[in-house]
Amino acid sequence: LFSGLEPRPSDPLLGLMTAFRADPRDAKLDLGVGVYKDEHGKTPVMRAIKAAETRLLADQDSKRYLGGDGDIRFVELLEPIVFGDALGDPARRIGIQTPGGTGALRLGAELIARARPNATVWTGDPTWPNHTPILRAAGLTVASHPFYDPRARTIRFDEMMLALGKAAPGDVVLLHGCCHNPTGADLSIEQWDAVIERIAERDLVAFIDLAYQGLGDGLDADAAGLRKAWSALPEVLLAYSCDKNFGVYRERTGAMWGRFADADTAAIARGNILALARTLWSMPPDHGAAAVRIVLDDPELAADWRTELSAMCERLGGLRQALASADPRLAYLAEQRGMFALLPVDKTGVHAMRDAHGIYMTDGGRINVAGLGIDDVAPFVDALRP
Ligand code: PLP
Ligand code: TYF
Repeated sequence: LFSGLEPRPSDPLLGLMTAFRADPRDAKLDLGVGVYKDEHGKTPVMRAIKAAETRLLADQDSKRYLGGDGDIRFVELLEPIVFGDALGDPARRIGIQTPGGTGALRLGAELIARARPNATVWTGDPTWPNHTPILRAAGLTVASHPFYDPRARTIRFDEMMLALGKAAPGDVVLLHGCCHNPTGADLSIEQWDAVIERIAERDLVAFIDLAYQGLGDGLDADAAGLRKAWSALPEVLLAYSCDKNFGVYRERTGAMWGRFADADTAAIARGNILALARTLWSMPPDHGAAAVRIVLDDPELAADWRTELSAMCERLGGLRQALASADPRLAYLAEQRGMFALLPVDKTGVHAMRDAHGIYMTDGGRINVAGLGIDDVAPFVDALRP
C-alpha cells in the first residue's frame, strides 16, 4: 500500500531550524522560523502564562472532556480583545476553540467547502506558504492575486483590486489581519475600506487570518481591519492564533469565529462547524487555552500580559527603526510591521550569508526581525552588503 506514496518536500522553515542547530559556530543568528525572541535570543514563557500554568497545575481537578467547542470561557474572554466594539449580534456569531490558527484555517476552509464546494479562495502573492496547502486539503480551489512588489517594496494595491474585481460571487478572499507573513506589508485603513467595499459589491466572503495581534501597532490597531470587515460585511470568517501573542506556540492555541447573515444561518453553521471539528480533531487540546483563559480572567495577569506584549511589540518596532536607519536600502522596514520582512537578497545571497556569517533566513530572503539583538543590527547590515 504505502509504496504508492510520492515523496513530499519537507517544510523549508523546519529544515532551516535543524540546520541552525547543527551549525557549530558560536556567532550565528537564527532569523528563520517565526517565533518571537527577546534581546538575548530567548523565547521565554510569558510571565502571566507562567503564573496561570502554576495555578492550573495546582487547581485543575479533572481532565474530563470539555466538548467540541473547547474552552468556552477562553473564547468569550478573547472576544472583546479581538473584536472591540465591533462584536455585534451574538446570534449571528459563532466562536470555537481550535488547535492553533492552523486548525482555525482548516476548519474555516472545510466550512467553505461544505457550503460551496466549487468556491475559489483568493490569496495574495506572496502569502504564508501553508495557506494554499491548507485550503487545497479541504478541496478548495486556490487562486492568487498580486499583493506585494518586492522590488518597489510596496503593496500592489491597484492590481489586487483589479483581480478582486474579477472574482466570482461567493468566492472567498483570504486576508492577513496584521503583520503580514512573509512581507510585513499591511493594508492601510483606507485600503481595508476599499477592499471591504470591493468584497461587498462583488458578493465575496472575507476570511481573515489574524495570527499576530498585538505585535504590529498594538492590540486595537492590529484588529482595525478585521473589525471594519466584521461590522460591514454580512459574512466573515476569522482564523485567530494565540500562539504568538501569548507565546504558547507548541500548545496549539487558537479560535475560529464566523459571522453569518442571520441567526438561522448561524445556527446551522454552528452544527456544521462542530461536525467538521469532530472529524478533524474531535476536541481541541486544553492546556494553552486554559492558561490564556486564566490570564484573561484575572485583571492583574491580564494587565501584565498586555505590558509584556507591548514590550515585545516595541522591541520589534525598535529593531525595524534601527535596521532602517543603518542602511537606506532598508528604510522601508520602518514602514512595515510585525516579525517578518523580505530583504533585498536572492537565494545566492541568502546562502552566502549562511556560509560566511552563520546568518540563517529563508531562501526567499525573509527574516524574522525578532531573531536580532539590537547589537546584531550593525554587523547584520554589513553582512547584507554585497
Ligand atoms: N497564519 C499565519 C499568517 C502564520 O504566520 C501562522 C504561524 O504559525 C499561522 C497562521 C498559524 O499559527 P498557529 O501556530 O497558531 O497554528
Ligand atoms: O512562518 C512562520 O515562520 C510561522 C511559524 O509549518 C511556522 O508561521 C512555520 C512553519 C510552519 C508552521 C508555523
